[in-house]
Amino acid sequence: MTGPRVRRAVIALGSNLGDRDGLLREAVRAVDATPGITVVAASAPVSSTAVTLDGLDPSKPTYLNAVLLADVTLDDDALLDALQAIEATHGRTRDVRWGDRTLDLDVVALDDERIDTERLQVPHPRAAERAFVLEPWLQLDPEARLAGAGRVADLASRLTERTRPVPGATSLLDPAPEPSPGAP
Ligand code: A4P
Ligand code: MG
Repeated sequence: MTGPRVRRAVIALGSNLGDRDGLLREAVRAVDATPGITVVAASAPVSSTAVTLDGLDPSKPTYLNAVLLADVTLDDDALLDALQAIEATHGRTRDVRWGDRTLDLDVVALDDERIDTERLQVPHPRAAERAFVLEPWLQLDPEARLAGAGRVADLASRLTERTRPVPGATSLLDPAPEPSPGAP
C-alpha cells in the first residue's frame, strides 16, 4: 500500500504588527500541528523594511520574515485553507493589499510545480524579487532553486534591498530567546 504523495513546501512567514517574534514562533508550531503538514526546518527571523504598493516604506512598522520547509500531503486547497485558518487565529485581517499584518503565510514553492489557479499561484509570483523570502530560504538550503527562475542564491545576489539579521535570533523551531540582562 502506498501513502499519499508527499510534497516539499517552502512557506514564507511575515509579521509587522504585535509580538512579531512570538507570532512567527506560534505560526511554525501551528503549521506543524496541522494534520498533513510536518515542518522539517525553519529559519531564524530576519528584519526587513515594509514593501507597500508604493515601494519601500520605512515609516511603516518593520517586518520580521522567515521561511519554513515542510513535508505536505494535503492537496492545494487544503494547504491554503490551513494556512489561512492559522493567519485568522493569529489576528490577521485583510483590509489593504500589502498592508500591515500580524501574520502572513505564503506558499513560495511546492516541489518544482507550477500552479496557476485563481486561488493559488506557485511559485509565489513575487518571491524571486524579495530578499525577505530568498535570504531566509538560503539559511536553510544554500543550493535552493526556484522553479522557472534558477538558483535562489543568484536571484538574491541581484537584489539591492537586503534583510537585516536579528541579533541573537535562532531558528523559529528553537525556544524563544531569553531577553538579554538589563533589557526592558
Ligand atoms: N494566493 C495566490 N497564490 C498564493 C500563494 N502562493 N500563497 C492568494 C498564498 N496565497 C496565495 O493573499 C491574497 C490571496 O492570494 C489569497 O486569498 C490567496 O488565495 P493575502 O495573504 O490575503 O493578501 P496579501 O498577502 O496582502 O497579498 P499578496 O499579494 O499575496 O501579498 P504579498 O505579495 O505576499 O505581499 N514587506 C516586507 N518587508 N515583508 C513582507 O512579508 N509582505 C507583503 C505582502 C507586502 N510587503 C512586505 C511583506
Ligand atoms: Mg499573503
